[in-house]
Amino acid sequence: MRGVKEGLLVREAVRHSSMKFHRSASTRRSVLLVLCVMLVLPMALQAQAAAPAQKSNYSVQEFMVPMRDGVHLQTVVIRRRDQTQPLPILLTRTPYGIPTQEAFDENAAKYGPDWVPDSWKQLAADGYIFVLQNLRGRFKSEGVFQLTSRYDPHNPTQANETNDAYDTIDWLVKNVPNNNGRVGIYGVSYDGLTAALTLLHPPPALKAISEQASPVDQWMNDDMHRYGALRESYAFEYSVLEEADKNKNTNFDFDTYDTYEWYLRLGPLTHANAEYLHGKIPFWNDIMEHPNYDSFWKSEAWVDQLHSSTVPDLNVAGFWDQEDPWGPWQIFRHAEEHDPNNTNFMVAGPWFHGEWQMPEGANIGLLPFGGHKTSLEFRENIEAPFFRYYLHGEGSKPDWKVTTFETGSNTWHTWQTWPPQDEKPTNLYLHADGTLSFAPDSGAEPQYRQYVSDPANPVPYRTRPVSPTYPRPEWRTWEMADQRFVDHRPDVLTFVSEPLDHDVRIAGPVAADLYASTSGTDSDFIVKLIDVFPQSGQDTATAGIADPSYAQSMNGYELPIAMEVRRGRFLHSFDHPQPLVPNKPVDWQIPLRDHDHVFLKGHRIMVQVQSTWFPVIDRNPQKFMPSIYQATAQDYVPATQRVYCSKDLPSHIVLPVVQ
Ligand code: PG9
Repeated sequence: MRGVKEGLLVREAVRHSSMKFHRSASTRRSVLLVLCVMLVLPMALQAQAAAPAQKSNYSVQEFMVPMRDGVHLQTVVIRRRDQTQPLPILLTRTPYGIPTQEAFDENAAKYGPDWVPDSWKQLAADGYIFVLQNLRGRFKSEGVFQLTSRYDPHNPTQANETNDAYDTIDWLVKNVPNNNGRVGIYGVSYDGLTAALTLLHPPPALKAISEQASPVDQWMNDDMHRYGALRESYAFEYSVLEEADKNKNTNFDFDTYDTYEWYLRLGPLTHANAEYLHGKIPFWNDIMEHPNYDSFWKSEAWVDQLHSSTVPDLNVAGFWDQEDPWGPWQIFRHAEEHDPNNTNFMVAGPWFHGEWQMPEGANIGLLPFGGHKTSLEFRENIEAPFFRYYLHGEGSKPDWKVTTFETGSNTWHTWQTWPPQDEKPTNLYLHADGTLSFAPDSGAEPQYRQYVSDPANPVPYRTRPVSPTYPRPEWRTWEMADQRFVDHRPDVLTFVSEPLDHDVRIAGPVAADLYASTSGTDSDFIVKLIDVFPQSGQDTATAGIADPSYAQSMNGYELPIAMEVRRGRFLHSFDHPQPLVPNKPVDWQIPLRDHDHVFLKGHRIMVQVQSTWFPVIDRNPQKFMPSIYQATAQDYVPATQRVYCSKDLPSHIVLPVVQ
């Protein structure tokens, strides 16, 4: 686990409380809520019985801040006791819990009276009044928590995060002594979402936002779905995490060590409520009741209401973010529609979810970043100067629109436009002999490779045993995990290039255009773009690898650069799913998001294609049904999948190649 000393303040840490939520052995039907002790108490939240030896130089004061509908939200104001000058306020609004004075004192006793979380150090040096607030309905905050991003501009009394942030900021500038009247809001993921939602109706005192890994449309992408394909394990476990108990973050207690096995045994999705949740988790019920992109999900797609840069915003995304890699790019693009004063900025780096708030960010998994401490560099050179300029009025405005850390070359780049002006979409073709090259096929004969996709034996998305999503760390790096663990499976097609004779640099949006068919009437295709490292390229002794033992190196590593799924029923319409015609090849356009990476000379490029990705994506029955969520065990059937590679059906990846 990541303690506060080394990571995000509270967000990550508080997820580690655990509550059992399992089937009673006797009846096998009712849910047994067994309150259990915190498995690993996060340092920041531990209330110590004994008084700490040294007090923190920070005071933590708690307030119940009133909202327009009379609901009060639990809020802490954290400031240096010796503050003399008026300071700006930096607000974070979270569903995960907020710290206490005891936590600061305890850390002061261990690390000195000036202790703040690593992620605050650069900001604290400039001086801020830090404010953290529990969202309505979470912990001591009153009201009802709703896992929603809805905002109705025509209903000013609606309870939503935009209005709650408005009321909070208004109250803070009027009631917190010695503030300078300027407020910033920031945070990662849910905390980033609550920051981003202020863009829709910002209060006058709000002068800067940094939304970091905010989702924008939970049906289209990010945490809960990918273009309508359900992120089964995430949606299930996250809904329980936040909705099983107001006063806790609840980790579902699996009775099987390998959750791959647990979800397979669970079978059809109706069993989740029938056997475990019993309709008590509202967000899970919403998901089950709305399989298509209907008005429910469209009203959750808050970013569609954003058409200009309303407040200076530093958007932050991780290229290997396993939860919300897509939303920040959408916010950036929407705000770009009208940004006459250039106040809309984008930063993307080689990070898992929230890694940019970790102490150093010198690597992700086994992949080192050439001596860069990318997270520290982000906070020192980008985040702190951004808030310094907009909240303290010091320093200078960023002179770029987009900053990225490019992997492969391990360099920071700034851009005035995104996609970069000199980016040229370039096709990389899949060939029927399993090769991959920039030359298209010339033969007119339809050629294909095929495999049988069997929902009874789905391809795991990461190596088994698959640990629960939280609180273990394995989940964080699965998006960059070595894909050798599946490339021998008969239901995974591998296409690979010759070793490159020059560097291939990509910066911009990547996409796949797959011409493929299924013998069924519904199906999924998953495409992975992979950088294959040379077998002996890395000297483990000098690569800065902590444990240079066998297999702890990048030698021969199959590094995913981009991976995504598309679900056949939604190829023509997200609102009205349609069956596929068996064995008819159609064009599967699969967006693979924005990237900045160099495939180095000597490396090879690989593409893998498969039709299951379990349990992160639910299994497609491969037989069209009005709702997959109503499928029974008998509905899941094997299907023969074909990927075409010929002149008329030229499956390819579109790479944004830059010179
Ligand atoms: N990815 C998480 C989340 C954000 C917003 C909505 C639902 C889930 C998170 O890490 O907070």
